[in-house]
Amino acid sequence: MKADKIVLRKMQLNLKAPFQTSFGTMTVKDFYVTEVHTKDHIGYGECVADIDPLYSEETVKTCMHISEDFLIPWLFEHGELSHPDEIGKLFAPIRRNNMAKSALEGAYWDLYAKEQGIPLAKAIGGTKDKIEVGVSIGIQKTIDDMYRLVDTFLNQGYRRMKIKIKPGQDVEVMTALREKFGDIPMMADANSAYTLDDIEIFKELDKLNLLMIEQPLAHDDIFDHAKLQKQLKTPICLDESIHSLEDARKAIEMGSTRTINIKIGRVGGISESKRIHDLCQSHGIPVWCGGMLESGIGRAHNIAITSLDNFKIPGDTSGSSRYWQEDIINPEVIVSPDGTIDVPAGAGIGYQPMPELLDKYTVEIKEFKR
Ligand code: OSB
Ligand code: MG
Repeated sequence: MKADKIVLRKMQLNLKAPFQTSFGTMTVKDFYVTEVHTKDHIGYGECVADIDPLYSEETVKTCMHISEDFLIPWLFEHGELSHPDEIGKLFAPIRRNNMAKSALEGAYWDLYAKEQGIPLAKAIGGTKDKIEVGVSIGIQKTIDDMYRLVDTFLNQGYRRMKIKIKPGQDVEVMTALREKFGDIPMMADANSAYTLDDIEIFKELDKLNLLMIEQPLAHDDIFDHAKLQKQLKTPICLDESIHSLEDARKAIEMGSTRTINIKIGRVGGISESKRIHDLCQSHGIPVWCGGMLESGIGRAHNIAITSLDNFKIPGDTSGSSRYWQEDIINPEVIVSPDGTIDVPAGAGIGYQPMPELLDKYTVEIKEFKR
């Protein structure tokens, strides 16, 4: 693989409905698409950083800066790459900035699979031809709004409901949903909104037979999560706290987590995601794929990684229509009535980014030539 041009395409898509978490509300999705061009192919990636540093310290702007001033010049200086695993090694001297790194690495993975003429899922080592998916539901104004949404998504076939919680909107909401919908696969995501002082809240949640509680404590903690896990029968899942294979190893060794939400961007790319997947598998720990409200391009990468064996729990990769009036790929991501998505059989990400839709939603474009 030798790219002669890399494009960063800053884009904006309006969400169908605002998405509220314990750290903020999003109505517009700002992101950029990465394009790695050779004579014969274009590899596509997506940067999952948000416009503000609330979920992560990275933002759209920091990612573009790191890419323009460091990552892209390094890629051009390096010359020919024979496998995308080499990109992580090339970028390793740059600390963190995982979402910036991942956006480029992902485009090279797509390019690599296209050059081999195989689906990205196969290139990664995936074995499934369809994946099971769930949906992540933001904090709502009223419990009736929450009932309506859960009902809608259950009817659409989604196999697991993830409910965002925050202090003041936690035990009551989860208990009401349990009573209303019975024994459906359901979990809560706190996005780091609590501390160990909130143990009474977790003891109440622990009675609800939840699949897991995601990232209850600080975004940079693995120590207190281990203490909390010892007091709960509900598995804890780490999201924000895991940025690397090393983080995963330490969290597993300490007993801080019984499953991991793998987000490709948060851990710096597909190669590192696969290593975390393999480590968890060797410990008998199932994983699942998280989401960052991606456009179809990032979504396609998530589908590919979820085709690995040990992605055993339905993830957050919902269909395009759950987020967007119109996605930028063809076909859009479709969830079957049985709550699965077919892993595409075409080369690379297997969905075609549509040039006219890319242009329609692009707000700025930057081109870099070797
Ligand atoms: O914590 O998993 C999270 C969205 C943005 C930032 C953080 C999170 C999320 C989601 C949405 O839960 C998952 C999705 O539908 O893409
Ligand atoms: Mg989360």
